Amino acid sequence: MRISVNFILLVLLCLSPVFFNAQSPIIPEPTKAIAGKGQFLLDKNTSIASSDIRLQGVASFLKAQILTQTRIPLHTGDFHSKSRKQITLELVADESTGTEGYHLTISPREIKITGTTVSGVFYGAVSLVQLAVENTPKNGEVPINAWEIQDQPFYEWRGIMLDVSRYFIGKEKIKSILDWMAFYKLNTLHWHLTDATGWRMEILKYPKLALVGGVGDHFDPNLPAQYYTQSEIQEIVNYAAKLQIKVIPEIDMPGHATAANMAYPQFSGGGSEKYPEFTFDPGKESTYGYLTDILREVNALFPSGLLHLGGDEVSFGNQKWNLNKGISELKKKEKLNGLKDVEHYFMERMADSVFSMNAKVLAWDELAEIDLPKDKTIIYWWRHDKPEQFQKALEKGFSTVVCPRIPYYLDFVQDVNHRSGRKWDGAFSPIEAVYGFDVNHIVDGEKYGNQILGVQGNLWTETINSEARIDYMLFPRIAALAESAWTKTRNDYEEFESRLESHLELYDKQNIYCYNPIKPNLVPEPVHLLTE
Ligand code: TNX
Repeated sequence: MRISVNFILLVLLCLSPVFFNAQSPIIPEPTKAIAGKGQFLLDKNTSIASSDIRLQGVASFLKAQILTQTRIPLHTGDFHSKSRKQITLELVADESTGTEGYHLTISPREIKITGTTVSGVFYGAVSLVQLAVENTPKNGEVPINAWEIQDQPFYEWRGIMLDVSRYFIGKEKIKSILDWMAFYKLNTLHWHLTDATGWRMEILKYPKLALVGGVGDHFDPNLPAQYYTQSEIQEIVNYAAKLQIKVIPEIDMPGHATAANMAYPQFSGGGSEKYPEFTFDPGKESTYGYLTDILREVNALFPSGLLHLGGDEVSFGNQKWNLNKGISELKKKEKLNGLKDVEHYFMERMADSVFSMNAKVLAWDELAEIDLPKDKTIIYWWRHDKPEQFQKALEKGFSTVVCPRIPYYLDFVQDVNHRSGRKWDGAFSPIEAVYGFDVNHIVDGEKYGNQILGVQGNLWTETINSEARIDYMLFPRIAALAESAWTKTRNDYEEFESRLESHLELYDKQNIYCYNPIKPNLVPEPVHLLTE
């Protein structure tokens, strides 16, 4: 009896034209994917038609991606003709997919992508590109398996931070990283543009910031100035926007300011032996005007309306504040007790400058201590050894980005045998840890639901001295990061790894110098000689 029921079910399944549940190869894993029957054969006669002029950018993106990845040139079609072998893009009112969600239907006859927003349709197109690169083109045709996919992200904030101060990352490499971010549906680039080592953005009112502050990097203090001109900044911001990625600039203050202080020493608050000229001077009124003018230019070039002010590790180099006459007077006038109060006073004033530009303030978790307006401030929890800072930020009502060093600092090694890159008391960040990270192990995720905006991987560059090392630290953890941001439940690393295999081949094809967690000795670690 049992055998015959199973047998009948099997026969029905084989004959059935309907879809059945299966694992799609897409990373990050979609919310729901049902495999269909047959294949859509993509070839040069396939056209892309969109319902709306706002989708033209997505259509161009899709055409360019299909051409570069499969060498098949598509053309634009007529949305209303409903011709065979057409890919249609459509904006629809569909509450089930949320603002960034989409529906993707692939049948042998047609491919259809719908979403309520341009970014939703864009992510549908990205899924299609991933499915198209799975199969090898043959005789000018790429077979794409039939699927019915309904998908939307768990987190609205899916980010990567790049530190271009310690190691300058040229604009072509930034664009390539943006391309990969889009491939994984990451939507936020946090650009750490200034730090002790180098100031990397042209400021018109204070040209020496880039010309003097841009000299050298963590490995070579004598390198000629490296920085982005304002037109390059705009070029990258626009490039990112086409990929549905917003860019957030960080101008770190009042610490990590050595490079700026090399250019304009009159605003330096001094430093320590290990961190010379590390701070801006909070005891000098003109410092506030100087930094506000800088932020005005920054804000004018970044349409996100989000300015990251850093605010981290001030105690590394604020000892000279104790000897500073201006600060003593400030303390008296404002009734400030210790250096922490002075630091908070400084950050509050700079936050006010940002608010006056109608922008929001973003800052590291040190700022969870301050009472800034909840609706205009975003806190980044980074100190994995201080989970209480995360809890505090949430309890105070701040929106929070989750990027604890372990596992989200991408300058931490991913293999116990790696020699360059960081460890924390022997702990590091293997790809499994990035994939499996769950905020619920730290706080009650349900309780703080909307306040937890999402997650971000931070690539600090004190241990990066080549593009090969950027790749090696970023890939393939970027794929796991993306899945940890997009997909709510992740409990099968092995299954993720099986999807990762074809992505590893893709990295190889595109000359990405990638660590391979499946065959850890396949690609040697690009080591450098300096330790931190
Ligand atoms: C901490 S995260 C820093 C950076 C370093 C990084 C190295 C943060 C706010 N500050 O300045 O580059 O550790 O992992």
